Amino acid sequence: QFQKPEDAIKYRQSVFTVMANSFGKIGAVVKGEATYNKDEVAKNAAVVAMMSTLPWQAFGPGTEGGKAQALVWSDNAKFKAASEKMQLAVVDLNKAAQSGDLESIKKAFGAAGATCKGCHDDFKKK
Ligand code: ASC
Repeated sequence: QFQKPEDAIKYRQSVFTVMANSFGKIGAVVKGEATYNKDEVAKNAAVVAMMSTLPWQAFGPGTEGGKAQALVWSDNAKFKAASEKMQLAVVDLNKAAQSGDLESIKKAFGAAGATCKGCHDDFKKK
């Protein structure tokens, strides 16, 4: 799928960039910095949920580098578990966003953000 490790690194970083952009737009609403628009939040949450499935294929053997810690490969089971936790959390966020209940969105957003941070703490270089 990727010719060079750099291609895999660029791919996964691009996915995370798009994900963070949409997640950040929801964050602005959750923090009260932007007005709540149901369709906007629903669209961004759907983007986050869809994008969350993509980066993992670009962490294969021999693709060490970027901001990924060596632990991604040396304890891949733990990394996979953390990635699955995040994917479940953003599915919840997407459900809340499609329902249009801002209080549920706030709760699900906080839980999803914690899974982003949890994985960064262990697997991402500062
Ligand atoms: C974001 C973003 C992350 C998470 C994380 C949550 O908006 O880009 O990586 O939220 O900061 O703690």
